Amino acid sequence: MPIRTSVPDTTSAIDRSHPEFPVAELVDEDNFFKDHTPPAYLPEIEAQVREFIAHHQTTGKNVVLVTSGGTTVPLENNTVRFIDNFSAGTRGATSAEYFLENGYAVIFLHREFSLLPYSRHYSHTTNCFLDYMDEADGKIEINKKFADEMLLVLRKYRHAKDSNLLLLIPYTTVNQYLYTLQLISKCLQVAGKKALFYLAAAVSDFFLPSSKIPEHKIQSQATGTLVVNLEQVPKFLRRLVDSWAPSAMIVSFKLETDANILILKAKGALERYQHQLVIGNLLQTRKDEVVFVTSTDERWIRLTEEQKGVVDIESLIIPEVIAAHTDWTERQ
Ligand code: PAZ
Repeated sequence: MPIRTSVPDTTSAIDRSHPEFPVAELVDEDNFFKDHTPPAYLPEIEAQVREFIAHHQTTGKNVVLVTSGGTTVPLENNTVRFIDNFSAGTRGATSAEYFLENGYAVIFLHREFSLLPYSRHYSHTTNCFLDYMDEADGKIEINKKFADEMLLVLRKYRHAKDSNLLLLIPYTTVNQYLYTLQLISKCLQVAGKKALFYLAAAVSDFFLPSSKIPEHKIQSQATGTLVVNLEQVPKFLRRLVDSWAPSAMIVSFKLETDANILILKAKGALERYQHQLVIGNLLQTRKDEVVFVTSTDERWIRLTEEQKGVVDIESLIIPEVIAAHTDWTERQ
C-alpha cells in the first residue's frame, strides 16, 4: 500500500469540540463584500457563465452548479503561506460526471488544481500518467490493461466538451469562492427551477480579513511565535437561499468527524437555511456512505461490502438527487 500523508490521523485526534456559531446577519455578508475586493477576472467569468447558461436555455437542459475542493485562507497578500483543508475535490469531480451522464449541463466551480471530471481518473492517483502508457515499435501507446476503460472515459469527456456541457470555473481563496458563487447564482436566476445547486466544496469557516493581511511574507525573526486571529466567514447559505437563487433547488453538504452529531448538524443546517436537502457525511467514511436529510426524512445511502473501493458512491447519490430535483420541480 502506498503511504498517504494526506489522510488525517483520526484515531489519536483530541476532541476539542467548539460551539455552534450564529447564522450571519445580512449585515455581516454586506460588510464582507464591502470590505473585500472582487477578483479582477470576475467580469471574464461572468461572460463565460452567461454564455453557457444562455446556450442551455436553448438546449432546454437543467443546469447544476457543482462546487468542489477546498478554499484557502491566505495569511499574506503576496501569499507564501495559507490555511487549507483536506478536500481533493473527489466528491465534486465524480458527481459532475454522473450529472453529465444523467443529462445535466454542469458549471464546475472548483479549487484550481484539484480533481476535475474525467481527468480525475488519471491525476492525483498513485500511478504516474506515464504508467498508463507503453512503448511499441518506437511509438507510444496506451497500456492494454487500461485501454478499454480509458476509451470509455475519453468518449464521455469528448462528448461533454464537444457539446458544451461542462464549464470549468476555478477559485483558490475563500474570497474568490464567495464572489464567484454569488456571481454564478445571480446569473443562474434566469434558469429558475431548472437550476440546481450542489454545494460539495469544503469552505473555510474562518478567514483573515483583508485589512489584517500583511502585504509581504511574515518574517519569523520579527514575530518569534505567530498568533493569527481568524474571523468567522459569514454563512452565505442563507443569502443564497433567500436572494441569490430563490427559485433554484439547493443541496448542501455537511461534513463532520463525530458520528454522534452528524444528523443533528444536518437537520440544524436545514432548519437554519430552509433549503431542500442536506447530504451528511463523515470524514472517515465519506466514500462509502452518506445520509440524505430533508425536512421529513433521513435516509442512508451505503455501498455494499463488495462495492466498496470499486463503485463510486456518487453513482448512487446523483440519481437520487436528480429524482429529488425532478420531484421538487413538479411540485413548484
Ligand atoms: O473532496 P473530497 O471528496 O475529499 O471531500 C468531499 C467533502 C467531504 C468535502 C464533501 O462531501 C462535503 O462534505 N462538503 C461540505 C463540507 C462542509 O462544509 O461541511
